[in-house]
Amino acid sequence: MADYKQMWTDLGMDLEKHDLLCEVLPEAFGGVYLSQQNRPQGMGFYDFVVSEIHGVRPAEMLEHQKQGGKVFGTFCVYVPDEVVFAAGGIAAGLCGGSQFWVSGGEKVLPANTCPLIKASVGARLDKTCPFFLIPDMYVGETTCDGKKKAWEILAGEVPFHIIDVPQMKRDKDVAAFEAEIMDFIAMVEKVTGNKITAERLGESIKLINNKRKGLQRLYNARKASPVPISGKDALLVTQIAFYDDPARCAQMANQLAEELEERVARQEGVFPANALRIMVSGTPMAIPNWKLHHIIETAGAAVVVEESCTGTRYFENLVDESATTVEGQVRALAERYMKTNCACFTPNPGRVEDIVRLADEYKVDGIIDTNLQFCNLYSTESFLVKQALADKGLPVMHIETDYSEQDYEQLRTRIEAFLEMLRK
Ligand code: BJ8
Repeated sequence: MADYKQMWTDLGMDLEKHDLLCEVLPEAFGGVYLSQQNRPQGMGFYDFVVSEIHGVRPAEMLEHQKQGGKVFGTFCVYVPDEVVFAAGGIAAGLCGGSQFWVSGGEKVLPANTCPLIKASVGARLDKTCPFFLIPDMYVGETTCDGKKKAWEILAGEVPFHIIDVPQMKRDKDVAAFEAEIMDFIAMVEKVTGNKITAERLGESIKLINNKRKGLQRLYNARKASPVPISGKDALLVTQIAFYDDPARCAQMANQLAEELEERVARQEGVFPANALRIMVSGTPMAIPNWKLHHIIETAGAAVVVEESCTGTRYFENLVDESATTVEGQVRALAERYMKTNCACFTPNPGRVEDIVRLADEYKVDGIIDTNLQFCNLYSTESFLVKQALADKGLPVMHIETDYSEQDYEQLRTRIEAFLEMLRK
């Protein structure tokens, strides 16, 4: 890795603590990723990004700021990146996925808070992640109670804008979200000093749609049997998509998808054609959370699709590109974003419908519905997911876990038993 020490010092990072993370990450990545056989060559780019994870992209963001640009840190797929890029800004997903940051979050949050929130708060307060220190502004949302209160703590650290995500999906809720996007535009214009015109917003909608299309194409290849890419590798691509430059993300995803399509044509896979095909549904897995995928895939089954925000919820729906006025474009944005089926909505039948549809499209043998510990929304919804899938005759197991390794062996035993049941 290049030497980023000066950059990290200038950011005010706790270098001593950060060194501890730098020591463990390569080993963890090597064990989970580099041990896989026959990985697509296109994964080389993503391996490089991980090897320089706290260096190469943060350096680009800092360069952008040097040129007068602004950086916005986000925590949810409900934040419309299009607005930020239309104003010449950079949006970067910040959700923390490592146990390393959890203790920092627990200094100010109740221990019984979801690890994603604890890690996100800890990464900022402990000053051990450059991505959390670079943004000029954080953009939060009102999807769950834990996040709502955490924003108030983080607002003591960094300027904060909160988008009010509706809890229902009636027409008046879509209209309310449209108004939120309008407010967001006004705020982003103020922070960046740049006007968001219909032309710029139109270009930005295309930019983000192209990224979504690249990821869609990649996921499409996963429908093949034998599956041409592991679930772990596909998950890594999506995780990196949250903070990479969107045009580069589209380019690299398309390049990888092309390689996968060639593999599909040759019937070349990373698992035997008769390997079990698993869908993982539920809460997002922020980088470097690879725990569940690793357990499933080292038990011989392939994860072929993720119904999650680090999966299909991130890119499935496109924004209609036909509007020519900012008002029309904002309407199109609101309609697209409100199609995302997060468990924060009530009722939320669309998510169960998505799982059933994806199970068919990706020809899955079973579903592992998972939620991060203390995520009340997804753990409660798991009852409805189980009920609906039982009606369809689709085998499902529910797992609640966190970022620690404590339950690793217990999870392995439970997952192996589930896979064994599917094989019978
Ligand atoms: S649209 S899934 S990214 S909110 S896991 S922090 S909900 S307690 S992450 Fe999410 Fe947006 Fe929904 Fe997607 Fe709270 Fe649950 Fe933790 Fe969560």
